[in-house]
Amino acid sequence: MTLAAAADTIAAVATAVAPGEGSVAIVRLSGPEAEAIGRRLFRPAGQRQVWDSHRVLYGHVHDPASGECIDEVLLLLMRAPRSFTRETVVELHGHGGVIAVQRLLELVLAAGARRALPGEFSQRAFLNGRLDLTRAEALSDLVTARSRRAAQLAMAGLDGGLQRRIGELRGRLLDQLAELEARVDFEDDLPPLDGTAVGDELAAVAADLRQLVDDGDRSLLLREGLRVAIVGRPNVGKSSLLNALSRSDRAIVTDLPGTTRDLVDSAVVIAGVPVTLLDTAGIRPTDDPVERLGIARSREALAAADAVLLLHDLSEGWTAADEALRAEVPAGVPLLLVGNKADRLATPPGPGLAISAREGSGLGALGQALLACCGATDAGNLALALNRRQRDLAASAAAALDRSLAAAADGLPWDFWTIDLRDAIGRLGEITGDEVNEAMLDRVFARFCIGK
Ligand SMILES: Nc1nc2c(ncn2[C@@H]2O[C@H](COP(=O)(O)OP(=O)(O)OP(=O)(O)O)[C@@H](O)[C@H]2O)c(=O)[nH]1
Ligand SMILES: [Mg+2]
Repeated sequence: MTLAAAADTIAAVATAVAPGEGSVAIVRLSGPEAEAIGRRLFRPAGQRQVWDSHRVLYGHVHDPASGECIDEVLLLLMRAPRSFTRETVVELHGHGGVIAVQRLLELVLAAGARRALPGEFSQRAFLNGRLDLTRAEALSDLVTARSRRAAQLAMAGLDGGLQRRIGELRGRLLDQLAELEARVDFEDDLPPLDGTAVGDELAAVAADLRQLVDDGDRSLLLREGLRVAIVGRPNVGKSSLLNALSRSDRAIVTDLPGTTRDLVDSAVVIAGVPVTLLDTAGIRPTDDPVERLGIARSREALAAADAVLLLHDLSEGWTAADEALRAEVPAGVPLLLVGNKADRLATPPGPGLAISAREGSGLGALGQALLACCGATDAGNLALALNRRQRDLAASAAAALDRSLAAAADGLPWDFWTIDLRDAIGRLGEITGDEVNEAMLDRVFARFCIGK
């Protein structure tokens, strides 16, 4: 099936619209009307400027209704097909600031453009053959990368490595499918097929896919990060630890047990892995209704986190209450036991690592231990990384190959092998974009940010 990009003109703010101020903001238009809309709104300063493609014009944007001057801008015209979307693209580089750029966008919309959906520019680039699917996704991953390593991995995807790797595996499966289908149709005219060789090849591709899936799992940590709940009895130093790891005064610290009442989060990067730390209210029996609500949230955080850091106080040792908290951590959730206040160590030390949040000692080892208990330490060595969608597709392709091999082991005829083999090829085609449909593309690009 060939899919085509819609033929209308879309517009969005292409620069970050975080609260605050930027010095430049860009409104981007793409589509057949882009240049006409630009001409309607933009007046070049001076007579000598011409509307050439890939030239920057300097001038002002006016509201055609009121004549009011809205912004001083640079206009960049890129006529089709030499643009990101292969459509005519106009960029208006205005002065930053959320209000100014929103006015610019509103004028562009009033002049005939439609507000772009998330990822719609990239979707058009893909549909017009400018980008393959893995590269388009890598672009989105680059934009949303939360750590330097995640950005590096996204750049590797942009380089086309993933497209080639998956394309190569898919090609090998297509070769086998061709062999099998030929036998289904012309068994008598062809030399007999070596079923073992076909099986070996399918198994080899399945093994490669599993490796990619494993790497993908580790890279998901780099992309999406870990949510780590710091839990423990009151006053053991949870908030002090959050502050020490985030080098901030984000959480209130006092010597009164029961200081923290609500969840406090802080984003940090540990050895290249983005980590969201959650400081929680100290868990203890209490009649205070506010504290009880806080403790209920601590328990929710404990149950939902990717990993739990259970902190205890080395000046008091490992107590029965600490043991009771350990029992609350759901099975299968990585758990790291850490003793704080090593500067006031009482004998004997409790289980786990010893740190001092106050003095900042042991924090490097803590970071490493945290990543290790989540299986994230060697994520730094990955060269290629599947995102969640690609990972799931690769996993189901590998499972389909297993089914195909099972059909072979059962001695079923060739056409039974091909059903699952075709399924595996289809899944890999969804990764590379060779086999796509509109609904699936809409889902993929909807994850992108607006303006991308
Ligand atoms: N000696 C010593 N004191 C510490 C250390 N870390 C924290 N403290 C002190 O322990 C007390 C409690 O610290 P918090 O960080 O508020 O403890 P918390 O676990 O968040 O307590 P709640 O919010 O009440 O659950 C404060 O007086 C801190 O200064 C440490 O490493 N050494
Ligand atoms: Mg606290």
